[in-house]
Amino acid sequence: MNKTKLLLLALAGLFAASCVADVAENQTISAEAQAAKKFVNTSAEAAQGELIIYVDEATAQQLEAAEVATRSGVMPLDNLAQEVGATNLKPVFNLAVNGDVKRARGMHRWYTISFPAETNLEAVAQKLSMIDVVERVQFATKIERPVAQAVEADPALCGATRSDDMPFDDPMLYKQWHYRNLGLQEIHPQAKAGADVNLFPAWEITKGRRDIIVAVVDEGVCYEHEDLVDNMWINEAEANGTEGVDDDGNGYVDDVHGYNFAHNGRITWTRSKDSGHGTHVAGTVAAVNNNGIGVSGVAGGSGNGDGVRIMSCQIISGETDAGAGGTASAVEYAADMGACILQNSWGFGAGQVANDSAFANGSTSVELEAFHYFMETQNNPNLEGGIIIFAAGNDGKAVAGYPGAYNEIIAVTAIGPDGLPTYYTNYDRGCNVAATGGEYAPVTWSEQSCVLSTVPTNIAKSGYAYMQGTSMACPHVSGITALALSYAMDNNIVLSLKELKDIVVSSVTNINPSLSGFKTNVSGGTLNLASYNNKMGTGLIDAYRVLMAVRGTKCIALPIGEEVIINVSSYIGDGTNDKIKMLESEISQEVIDALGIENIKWMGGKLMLTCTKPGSALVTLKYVAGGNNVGGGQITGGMEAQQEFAFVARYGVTYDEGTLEPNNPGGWL
Ligand SMILES: [Ca+2]
Ligand SMILES: [Ca+2]
Ligand SMILES: [Ca+2]
Repeated sequence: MNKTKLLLLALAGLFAASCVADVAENQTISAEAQAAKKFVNTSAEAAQGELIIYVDEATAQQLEAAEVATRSGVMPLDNLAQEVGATNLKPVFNLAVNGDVKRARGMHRWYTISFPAETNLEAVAQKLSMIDVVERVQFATKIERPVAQAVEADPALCGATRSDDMPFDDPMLYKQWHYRNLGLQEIHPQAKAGADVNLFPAWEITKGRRDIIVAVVDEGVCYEHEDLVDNMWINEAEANGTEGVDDDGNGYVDDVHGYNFAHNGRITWTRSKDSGHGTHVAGTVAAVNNNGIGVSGVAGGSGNGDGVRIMSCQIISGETDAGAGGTASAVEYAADMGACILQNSWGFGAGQVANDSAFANGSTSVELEAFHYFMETQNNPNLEGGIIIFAAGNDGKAVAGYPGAYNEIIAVTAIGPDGLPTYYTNYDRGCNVAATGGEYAPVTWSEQSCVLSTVPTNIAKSGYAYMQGTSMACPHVSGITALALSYAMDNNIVLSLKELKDIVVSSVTNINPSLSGFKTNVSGGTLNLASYNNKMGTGLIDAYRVLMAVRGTKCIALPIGEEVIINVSSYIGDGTNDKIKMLESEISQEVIDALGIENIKWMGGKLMLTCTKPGSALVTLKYVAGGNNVGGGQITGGMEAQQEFAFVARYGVTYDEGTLEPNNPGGWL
């Protein structure tokens, strides 16, 4: 930029001197401007010694044919490679798998050029941008390392007698308040019943399926963990193959449970600085349920080998990360090897990328190329594409970090057991939906209010630990998305990617809050709650509602212990329809028992009842559509009709007959 300005000044001085010089200067400016347009991003937070380039078609073919890419025969590239001492010029994407599709998309045109770290990065980038056949230049922005401090769960919990009404026999499930929050003070002094992802009623409907693969893009997943091993994805050809040999010919040697894109290929969790983060995230998605061991996972199955499977796409290993190219390869690998859900608890710092156009800058970045490839690859017969879910980030800022903030990707914010925004969560712009991420309790600093999941035993001896973060909220959404897809498969429902995204971000507990006042921040400050009003995404994800949305059944939220009048006509058409009259429908004893329903009364288009305990149930309500009430309960000219509804009775729901929405002055539930 400065250089361009200087050139313009020089031009002004020389203007009268020579028309020839004028033309030459203009050409220089034009070339510089052209070159500047090639930059996908800026050098902020860029890794040294590495740049990503996108070359033209002819050059891509020449590079592919060359025996040594840094001596490809493309002279300007070869010369530059020699000048900067390039050690490597290699394609980012793996053309050994699905090569034709990738070539048609232009994915073969991305290359990573590596050179000594002490070489001036900006200068190399400038020179690359001046080469005609180079169409884009991307700095390899460093990803923000997850800050994850594991606090070991009390080992006594491992042998604990399970609590009364648990759906599975995993001994620690009753401490996983993030699945079902009873508002216990031992968890958090301000714990709020119902501030959870409402998983228990969802588990009555579906618990996962073996044929759904969730790729965990993160630190390595400890695939030997006692509570994960049965739900790990296995590349059979490699598992039954020869060590050191790429048995399935996919370009990766010994990728039995995934691949380490950051360091030497083999998945690991024991290098210095490894934190257990990837294993914790994986456990929330799919720790094995009902195996009498440890914790439960959101889509971990029923204990009969029916949990979703975890693929480990490792992009952080000890102090090393995979860089932009390696991360793109990890996402590509997930698509190529069968994953349909991409779980990402990583990203760039909030505000580091300003907005969507800065992220894409009018031309695709290498990560975005990989994301699009993932989204457009169909690996599951019931989902037309692949869905990508990201943590919103832990900077406490009013913007999600990229890539999560990007409009095609779901970004997850985090609430605590008090049902309030956590002190660390990003919020507002780019944030789509909230989930339970946990938070140390103020004053006591109790870890029990964080998320409990699996970690490698080198991180915590017992293999189970608490962590907090949007990183921990995110896998709840990935797991629930897996449940949604399980249910769709069970019912032969095929969803488009857009339909599934719509379901995930709109099946929430209505938390449009009017929050006010302050919350004590665990790190000693205060959180001004008003800043978070309507800014945590659409609301707190509700697993049961997600499944009902897949089914196409409307949910009616009900409070507990309070007589309510349900205006059924408001659920038909645009909600202003008063041309129905309720008929006395049969509400089964099973439903009545499940919700403890009392005092059922039928009144015109309305139904009055009281629920006395939390639960959910399907109810078919009958009514007369149209026609006239001629008195004495007689209708003429109407048609008998019926519709299925889901009653969802929860603690914390209060009911506003006017809007028929859960209405809680405290917000959040
Ligand atoms: Ca292989
Ligand atoms: Ca092998
Ligand atoms: Ca378990």
